[in-house]
Amino acid sequence: MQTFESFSKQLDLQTGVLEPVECVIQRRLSDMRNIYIDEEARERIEREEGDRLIYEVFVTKLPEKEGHLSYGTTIIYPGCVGEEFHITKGHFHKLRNRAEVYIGISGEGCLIMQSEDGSFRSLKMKRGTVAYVPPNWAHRTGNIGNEPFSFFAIWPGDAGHDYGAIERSSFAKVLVVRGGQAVLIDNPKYAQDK
Ligand code: S6P
Ligand code: ZN
Repeated sequence: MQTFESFSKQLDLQTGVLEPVECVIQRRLSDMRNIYIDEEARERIEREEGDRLIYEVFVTKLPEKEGHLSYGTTIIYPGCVGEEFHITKGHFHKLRNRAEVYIGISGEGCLIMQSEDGSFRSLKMKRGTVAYVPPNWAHRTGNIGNEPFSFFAIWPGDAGHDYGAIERSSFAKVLVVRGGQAVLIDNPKYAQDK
């Protein structure tokens, strides 16, 4: 039997930075075209303020194979695009029946989930929240506070990521600020049948 070497990394429990840093995926405004409901606001901010950093994912490189686990942290910086909070793109796992666990590290966030039949769920997250994303649910997280929101995620190595289905249909609800509060409203861009 082939063995795999054990290892450890250091997770900064204040910031979510995972060291040693191997690979950081950065998502900026320019990577988020047509992801937010207000595409005009996104374009305006990019033009007037520059290419704002929305979130970063610190990825640990592990074999994308059955039996392994993958893990990493996500840091979402505070802010809005129009009235919508900074949020990740969101994805299904390529193998739809692969679950995931999220552990809140810092800041305030909201995890939203959607199944292929259009059911929708949301869970608020803060430091210490352990949220379970069951098999077959697309997921994305938004920062609903004033500080960076970071969380640790762990998922099966062979899960894979499918962004296409969500790019086509989007999520049924979006996280916006209304009267200083985070609320979920119906997404005008949601298209279940596409
Ligand atoms: C991976 C896990 C997270 C996300 C990250 C960014 O299965 O759910 O690490 O990759 O939060 O979100 P997204 O949708 O841009 O990959
Ligand atoms: Zn995932």
